[in-house]
Amino acid sequence: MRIIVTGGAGFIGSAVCRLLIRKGNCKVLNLDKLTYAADLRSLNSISENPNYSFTKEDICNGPQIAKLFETFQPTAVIHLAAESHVDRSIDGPAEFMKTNIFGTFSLLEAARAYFYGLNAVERSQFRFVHVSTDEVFGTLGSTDLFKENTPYAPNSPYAASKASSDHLVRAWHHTYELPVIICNCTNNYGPFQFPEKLIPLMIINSLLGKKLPIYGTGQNVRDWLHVEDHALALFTILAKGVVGESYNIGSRNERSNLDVARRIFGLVQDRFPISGFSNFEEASEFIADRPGHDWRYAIDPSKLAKTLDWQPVYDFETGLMSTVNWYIENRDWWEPIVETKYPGNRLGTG
Ligand code: NAD
Ligand code: TDX
Repeated sequence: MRIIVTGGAGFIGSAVCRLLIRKGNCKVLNLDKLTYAADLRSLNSISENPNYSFTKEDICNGPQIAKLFETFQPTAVIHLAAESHVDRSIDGPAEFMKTNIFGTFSLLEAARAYFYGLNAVERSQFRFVHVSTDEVFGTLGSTDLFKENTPYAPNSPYAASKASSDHLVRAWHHTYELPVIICNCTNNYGPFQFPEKLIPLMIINSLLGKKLPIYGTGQNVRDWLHVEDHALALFTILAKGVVGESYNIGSRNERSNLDVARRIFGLVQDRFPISGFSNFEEASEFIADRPGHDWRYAIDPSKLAKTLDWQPVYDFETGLMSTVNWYIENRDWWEPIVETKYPGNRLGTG
């Protein structure tokens, strides 16, 4: 296999690159613009591997992307490049529209031109795997689950831009017969996640003795999946998924934000006394809610489990513990980010 991974220097993309190289028998071209969210250090373990290569490129740059397809001759694309943070999309949606919508369009066009140049056998093997989110389905009440046929109802600018990209991918299959598969995954956590997201933020703030900012009441629910389980699901879908279909990815791990933050504080406290705070109630602070904050996400992953035989490896407690330990043991990864790239006041006021 020869696979172009877009956004391979990001949190999930780097896990996908590491997995593909570990599996062997596969050449990977990581195509990434290197935005604030990228970190090539996440790829240190594979950067010297002869099967791995990196190119700094913007998916919006159609002519350059087309050239890369011609020179690399991929058998598949796994498309992860995106602006990914909901709060940033609320503060400034333009970049989300550009990368997530126009960038996906530009990538699809390059893939289509390249695909039309392949012979019949090569065409039958080619895949375009589009990595998307459960946020395209909107929000749930206290019951029910997102299924593959749940109607789209995106609420944030980020979710709307991802929903748009899903529709483009679907249309390029319907109209041009590009062999696409769409994946909609729940919230990911694990090593190398940028500290703006809930779980790394709560771990890092606990380690630094800073307040833990909880939006609104903290009762909003997210459905958590370890990033390595997501990478494995994408690999499974690439290998066995049915062209033109979509797959929901998740592991039935619903938690309220307050419960997640409290558990993280407890796990850090088990290892070190946390300076300034003797308990979670002192450490946490309820702050203004996110505008339009979705109440609950929860994925029904049964199609993926039943038809492609995928099962997650991590249960949430084990995954969370190993993630907390990873941030404790890899301060040299996140400290420079917190000091330079993300000193933002969302890291808390403590
Ligand atoms: P991330 O923000 O950590 O990484 C995104 C990567 O894309 C970065 O390396 C960045 O440099 C790159 N990128 C951004 N714009 C680009 C452009 N114009 N051209 C080329 N590269 C560009 O994101 P993530 O959390 O790893 O998410 C990856 C994908 O998975 C996204 O498509 C996201 O929507 C989706 N997703 C994320 C989650 C989650 O919980 N993080 C859940 C479901 C789906
Ligand atoms: O400081 C915080 N306090 C807080 O209460 C932060 C950063 C978040 N939250 C809440 C908001 C959400 O309900 O925690 C929840 C998770 O927030 P994020 O980590 O920002 O994730 P979310 O908005 O759910 O989106 C994530 O999952 C779906 C990813 O960022 C998306 O890329 C993915 O598509």
